[in-house]
Amino acid sequence: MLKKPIYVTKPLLPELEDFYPYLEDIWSSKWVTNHGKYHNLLETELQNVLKVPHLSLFNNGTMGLLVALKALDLPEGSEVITTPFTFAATPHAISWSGLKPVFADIEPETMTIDPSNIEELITPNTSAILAVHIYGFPAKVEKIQEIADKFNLKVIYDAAHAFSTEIEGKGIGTYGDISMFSFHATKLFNCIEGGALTYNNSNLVDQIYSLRNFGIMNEDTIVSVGLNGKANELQAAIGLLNLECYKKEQEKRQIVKQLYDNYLSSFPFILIPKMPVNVSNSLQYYVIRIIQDGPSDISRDKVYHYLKQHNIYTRKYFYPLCTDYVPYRSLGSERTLPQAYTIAEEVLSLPFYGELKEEEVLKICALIKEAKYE
Ligand code: T4K
Repeated sequence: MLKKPIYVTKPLLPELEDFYPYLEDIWSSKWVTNHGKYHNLLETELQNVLKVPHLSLFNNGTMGLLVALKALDLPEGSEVITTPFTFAATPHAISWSGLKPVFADIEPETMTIDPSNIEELITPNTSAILAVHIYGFPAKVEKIQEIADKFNLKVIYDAAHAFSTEIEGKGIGTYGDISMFSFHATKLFNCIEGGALTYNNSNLVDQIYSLRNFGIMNEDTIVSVGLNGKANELQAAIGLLNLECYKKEQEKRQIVKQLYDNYLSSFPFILIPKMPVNVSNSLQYYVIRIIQDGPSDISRDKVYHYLKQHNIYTRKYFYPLCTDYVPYRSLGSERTLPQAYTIAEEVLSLPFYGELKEEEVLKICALIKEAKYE
């Protein structure tokens, strides 16, 4: 049993002393929120880092998703095809927007939405596809765009896990109509809480700006049913500082990943999902699948509990599936979503952050092996 618990992640935080000058400046300026100078600077910097033509900062990713769905003007009550293998925020944003989530199955290799199942689920009432780049694995963007063009659908990407991911050098946030990034504390790049929308269409700039700020166009004019999605100056300052640190964090995580890969790849009951070669890995999570083929005494839950007994807190991201959440229970089953149900039983997110020491990785791997033969 370890003395200190090991959690699935540790937030990347800048040096405290580097934060003080920002605090002093924000305090003396008395401009603390509502599109302040650090907010605007972070938007510009992020636009360059993510290689996107337009970017709007948000106070969290969920608010971003809500605004994305509103900005695309989808017909009230229409259907949005999405994946059940995601965090609650994805289908919740669809439901909060007065739209209906329709769940498609996922592909086994990337665990992202299966384009062939999307096509089967399209009805005259379908208005959009909301795909997720789960764990930073890009959804099948080309195929999804082909389907969207054929059926005249909008495409939104939940890129909450895909900060700085690129496909052959192209920013992941340039695909589809709008992409959403999350900058929550548990994310590789974070503003403690935060998020962003990225998009190519310049006509969306003013609309997203006003939807993020109560629909205000100017002091006398409100043009839409907006909400409050603004990030404040403290969040933006943390973001600016973390932009200077995230690459170093990625380098450290690459070493941790290599260690895990080396130890775990020899375990026959473990499958390590592989990022496609043309994709730069964001290194948001380290996920394994614990495979039960035949009469094995090992299971994901057994490993999860065994590690927990030793003060190591892994997470079953993303189990249960969204179709097992109370609001969505009638919208999918093992019969309609066989891959998603299988994979959700197998996945385990292991502790993954730059500060994780080699001996800790070794200990975790040894315990996983012990769980099998215990
Ligand atoms: N779409 C997808 C696909 C997402 O995964 C998410 C968020 C969203 C949309 C929505 O984006 P945001 O609106 O959140 O920007 C966490 C995060 O809260 C959530 O942002 C994230 N996905 C989700 C996958 O994970 P929990 O409930 O697992 O977090 P929690 O509090 O259990 O934290 C996990 C571990 O992290 C803790 O065991 C220890 C460590 N931790 C956490 C916090 C908050 C710390 O060490 N310090 C901390 O301050 O949801």
